[in-house]
Amino acid sequence: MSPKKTSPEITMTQGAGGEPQQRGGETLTTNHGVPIPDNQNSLKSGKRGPTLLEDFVLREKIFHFDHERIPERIVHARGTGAHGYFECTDPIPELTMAQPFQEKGTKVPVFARFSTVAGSKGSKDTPRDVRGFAVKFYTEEGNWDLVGNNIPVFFIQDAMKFPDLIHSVKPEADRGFPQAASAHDTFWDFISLTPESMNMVMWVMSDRAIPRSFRMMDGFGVHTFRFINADGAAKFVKFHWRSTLRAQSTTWDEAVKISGADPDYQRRDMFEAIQSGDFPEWELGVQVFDEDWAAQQPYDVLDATKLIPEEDIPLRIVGRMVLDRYPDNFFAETEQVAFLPTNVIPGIDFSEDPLLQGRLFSYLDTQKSRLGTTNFHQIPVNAPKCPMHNFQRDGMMQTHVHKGRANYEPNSLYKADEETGPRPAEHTFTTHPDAEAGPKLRVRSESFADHYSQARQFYLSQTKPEQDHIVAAITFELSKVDLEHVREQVLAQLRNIDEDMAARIAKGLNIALPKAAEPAREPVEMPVSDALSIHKTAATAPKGRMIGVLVTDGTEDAQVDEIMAAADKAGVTVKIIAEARGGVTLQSGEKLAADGQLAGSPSVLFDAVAVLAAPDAADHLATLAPAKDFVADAFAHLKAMVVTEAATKLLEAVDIKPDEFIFDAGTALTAVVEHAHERLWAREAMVNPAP
Ligand code: HDE
Repeated sequence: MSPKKTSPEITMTQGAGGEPQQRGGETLTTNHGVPIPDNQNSLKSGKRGPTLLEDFVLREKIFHFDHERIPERIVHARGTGAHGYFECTDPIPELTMAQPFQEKGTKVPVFARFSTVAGSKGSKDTPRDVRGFAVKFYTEEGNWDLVGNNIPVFFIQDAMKFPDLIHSVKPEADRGFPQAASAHDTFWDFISLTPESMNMVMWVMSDRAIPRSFRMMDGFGVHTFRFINADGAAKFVKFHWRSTLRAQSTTWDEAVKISGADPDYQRRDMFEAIQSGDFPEWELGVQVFDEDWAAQQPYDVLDATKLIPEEDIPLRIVGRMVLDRYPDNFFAETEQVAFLPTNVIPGIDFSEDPLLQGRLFSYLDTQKSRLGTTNFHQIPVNAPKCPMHNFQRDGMMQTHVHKGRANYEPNSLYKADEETGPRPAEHTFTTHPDAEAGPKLRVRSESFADHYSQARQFYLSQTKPEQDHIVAAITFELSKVDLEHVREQVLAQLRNIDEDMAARIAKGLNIALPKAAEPAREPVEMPVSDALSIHKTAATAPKGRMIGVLVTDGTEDAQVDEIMAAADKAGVTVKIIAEARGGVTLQSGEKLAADGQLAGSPSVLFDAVAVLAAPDAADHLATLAPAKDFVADAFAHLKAMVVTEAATKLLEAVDIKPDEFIFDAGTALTAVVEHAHERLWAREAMVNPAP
């Protein structure tokens, strides 16, 4: 029954230890494609010696084997699945715009999985239990998963109780049994305290819970869903699968004995029927009704413990499902299939059933823990068969190689003839408003439409240097933007914030100002706010700052001491910098250790600097590149600088002209401390003018 292939020529010999050695056919390789010479023996040190750590062939094989299992489903762990198709026999476009129901004869591929609920993956097929009946429709508008059971009602009314229900029916927590059975204390304890379960108890104690075969049971969507037609009109709907073989059950005694004789009874039945061409088949029926009808019933249609009698609303058969192909690989398909009640397509909508609403959260969550990655939709059995595009990227086990750089939206990369990515379609999914809760909308409130007023308030609240910095920053950023139209789009936005700012930036880029962007709502003028400016609210004392004091052999001891004392008092940290880390010999002959070597302690690390060069050391200092950078950067970064007379040589070497933030060590030594929290903004216009 397995697929037949042309048999390759395989030869078999005996290895030295009598082990079978086969050759021929395709070459056996590692997972990385390296040919494997021997699949019987590990690599050892000598014939009878220990196995070598370098045996990557053995290690890879065992490593992979060790990780072959994934967590089983917390419920519905034991099951079997099959591929097939759904065919529309009676189109209902007046009720729903769902693609499978638009035209007679439309065929949609499906994958269905049938399961027991309570038992583990390796449990028997025939316990007394509900059976899962889950169908994934691979439609042209995405996957629709109808994840139902073979019983039309459920135990509980609210998702909040599901973990309790399942805990109670699973093997008891202290003893770990009974497996796949509801006949025990905890289940009946819970049930006895949960009157809402009484309807379902009737069903699970009936023969429905011991079906003869998966092929001979009906399926139900259980919850009330909604159909939405192309005009947006909604109706409630219940889904029914009706087996063409009609429902049939075993007797209890048979079910018990089958579990010994063939624990795989129902799985085997499905496999053998499909392999022999006797394809299982179900009709899909719908019960459609409106809110008025629902309001007149003695039960709530949002209550999953209730069904709608077929006598009240007869089934309308709209299609059929045929399962005609057993999976090629049980693990890859049946074990990895991930059903999601959230998988609905345009034309199908949820109801407010609180059990269904809880399921909408649960299934996506569970797939991450079972399949280990948010990319589980890329596993072939889960992947939609229609085109699928979005801007979600990366993540564990990403197998799709996205091209280009459009991983965000909106983008205008299409204007540069680049890959631009997909866009939302206008007429796809609509959800139906709930009468009590009000409309569900995917809209942005108009009260969010002012995009510029606060941006303008911010800009106008800045000091002149702060505004210069904004202008310079945007000019810099846009100068790195290669796409001309993107630079223009930004300027068009900026004009709505401040015309002068936009003009300066355009000048800095040397491009023409484009037309201003159309504001969604006219901005309003807001008063200047000093709180928005760093400069206007700046510190008034140097506490917490750090200064760098560059010393040489012969530096006056008193100068160092005085700076240290002032810094200590002001809460300022001092770092002594010298050409060599070992430090210098001061004028008195005392050694002064350095905190940093000049070449490794540039002035960018300090808030203000002092250069206490001694006369004899000044010429040498003025030749050192790190010394020149030290003062040139401090100057360019608008910092306060205290210099000895000898050190002016160093300033001259880098063409620094004295200004009000360059202080003489002889008269204003401690200015390096006092101005450590400030910068001379007036200097900026000279050293680094903004456009
Ligand atoms: Fe499920 N259920 N369920 N369930 N269910 C799962 O999802 C859950 C409920 C059903 O063949 C899990 O992928 C919650 C009703 C079927 O792979 C999990 C609640 C109905 C299958 C989960 C319910 C079902 C599942 C475990 C209450 C009938 C197997 C693995 C709010 C309409 C699908 C997985 C398959 C599987 C949660 C109630 C049917 C944990 C929280 C009611 C047929 O997500």
